Amino acid sequence: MQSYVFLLLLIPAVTMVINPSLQPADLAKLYDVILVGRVTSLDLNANRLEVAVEKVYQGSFAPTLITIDVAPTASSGFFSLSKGQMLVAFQGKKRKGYTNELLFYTGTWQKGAVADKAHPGAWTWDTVEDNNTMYGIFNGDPVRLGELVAEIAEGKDYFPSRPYCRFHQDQVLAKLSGPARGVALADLNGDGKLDAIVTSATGARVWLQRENLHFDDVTAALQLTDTPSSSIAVADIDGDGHPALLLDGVLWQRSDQFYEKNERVPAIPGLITATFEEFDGDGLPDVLAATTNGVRVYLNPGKAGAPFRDATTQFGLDLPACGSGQDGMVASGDWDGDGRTDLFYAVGPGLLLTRDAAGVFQPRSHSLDQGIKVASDGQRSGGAAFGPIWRSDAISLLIPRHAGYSLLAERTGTLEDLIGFGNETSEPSGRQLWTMAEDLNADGVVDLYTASGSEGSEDVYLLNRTAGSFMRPAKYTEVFPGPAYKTGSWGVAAGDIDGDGANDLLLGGSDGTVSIVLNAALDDRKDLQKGAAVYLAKLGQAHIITLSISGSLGTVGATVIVTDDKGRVSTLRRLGTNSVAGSWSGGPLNVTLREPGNYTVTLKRSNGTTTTKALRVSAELPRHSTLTLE
Ligand SMILES: [Ca+2]
Ligand SMILES: [Ca+2]
Ligand SMILES: [Ca+2]
Ligand SMILES: [Ca+2]
Repeated sequence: MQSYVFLLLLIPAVTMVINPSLQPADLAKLYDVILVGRVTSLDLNANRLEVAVEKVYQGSFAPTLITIDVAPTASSGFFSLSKGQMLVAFQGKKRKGYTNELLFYTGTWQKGAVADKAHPGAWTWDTVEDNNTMYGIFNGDPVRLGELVAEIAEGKDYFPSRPYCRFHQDQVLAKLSGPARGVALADLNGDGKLDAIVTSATGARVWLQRENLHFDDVTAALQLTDTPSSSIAVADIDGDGHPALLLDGVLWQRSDQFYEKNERVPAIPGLITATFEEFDGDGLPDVLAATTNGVRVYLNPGKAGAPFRDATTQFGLDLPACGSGQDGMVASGDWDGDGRTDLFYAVGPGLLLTRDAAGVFQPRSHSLDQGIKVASDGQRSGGAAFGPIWRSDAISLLIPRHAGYSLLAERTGTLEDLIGFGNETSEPSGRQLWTMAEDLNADGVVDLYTASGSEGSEDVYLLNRTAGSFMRPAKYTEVFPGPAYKTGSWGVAAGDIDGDGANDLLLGGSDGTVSIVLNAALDDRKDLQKGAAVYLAKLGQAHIITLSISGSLGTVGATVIVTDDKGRVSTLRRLGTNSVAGSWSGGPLNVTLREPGNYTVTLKRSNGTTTTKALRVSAELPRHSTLTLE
């Protein structure tokens, strides 16, 4: 823990630029040996440290213990190390006259040499390379670099240095007279095409998607004109095949050809937003509400027409330790993978609420202060995202603030903030209302989209490069040719609107513009030339699987896991997330698999039933296909 704190201090607060011509995969080509080790002892008097070799990934390297003599020019680096520190080393430069050179990474790049070829485990450490050129290779967590070099050795690495992402021009659905609030993408009429909803103080608007991306405003036909609201969720709550709408905690159900309001969900005092989430394990969506006086839960009775039951006390959410009496947004997800919904309540230092044996919420103790504050005009922040953000095989938590982010993950039983390793996540941004975690360039890695919630303060799109490293693509290329991204959104929903396999966006602008922004990422990986960059070529070979899930029972709060033939998790996703600030992304899940092979797809519904299906990804499989899970 100590060493991590030190490392964060060492990473300079300057704008660094990713160096596309010198990346970890390039280093692997420049050096004979790649190995990973850990510091076992430091002798400050003798200026010497010892490193136990854990794994040799490339080349031959016989010693199991390395001794490193530290030159005075490297002493600043030496003092920053501690026992247990991971070291990723590239040894033996493949260049005549330089074969004794070596390079290693401990959170900072270090240069050294092998003094005597007869003793390959006796190193000297000559300089500390704390300059931007070296940070442009990698400036994240050494443990994650260790995993990346393992993938490089296996030929399964994917760590793009260029932003393989792009969106089309905005398609404007409407210009509202006031700011848009939560938006939703969901199939309302069961034709397989995603429809669009926006909420606002002047009422919701609903569009059905017809042919050729034409959207029909059906608000009046569905009798939804008088619906001032700021949050929306869409789900089939009783298995009748008709999705119900939850507008600011009020249930609207389908009655013949239109929607009718009912009072099944009790009036929620001090409501900020309400959404559907699963709490009691019956697979019937319940209601989760953020209020100015704490978090509230209402359970679906599972009987048509019967009222939802206030279960706030039953789940321990009426206690001050769980945030009762406070004002903030609430995010939901399965933090610990036990199949039960956990919460993050964005108040003060941040409350991570997980379930005890009896299913009651308990605050996770931590000493990290997220510093969640409202802006001077009262705008909230801290709308967090649960998702495979730090790693693709485990859930972490991204928390936006009006300036900057935190990235919480569990490592060796401790809750840590790993944002200092995230590279371009540390660059400045203005307002930050909430963040969505979704794959927004169809490369199989979940990215981040932060809604500013404030007109004139642009949204932030961060591309996840894997290995805990993030890129801000707008620095390198024009990602969004239209104005919606720059104007700033309140509502954001993701889903594959045009059905090409890449997730598109519905943006509810703080200036009232409602825009569809189609993804153009797939256009850039068609008909690639032979000499295309390695990772772009991998994307050209990737396969997108759209998962179609039969029936609605247990889908809100369901988890999808895709494992390879070695049992390694390549995809971990949960349905019904990204609803923290009143938006809803209700389309089918798109999974991108970059490597061929035999996979197993597992669907764990929120009522406890599990479906598995084998999936063979090979050249014969179309680039985009659908897999139905019963
Ligand atoms: Ca539809
Ligand atoms: Ca339920
Ligand atoms: Ca991605
Ligand atoms: Ca699309």
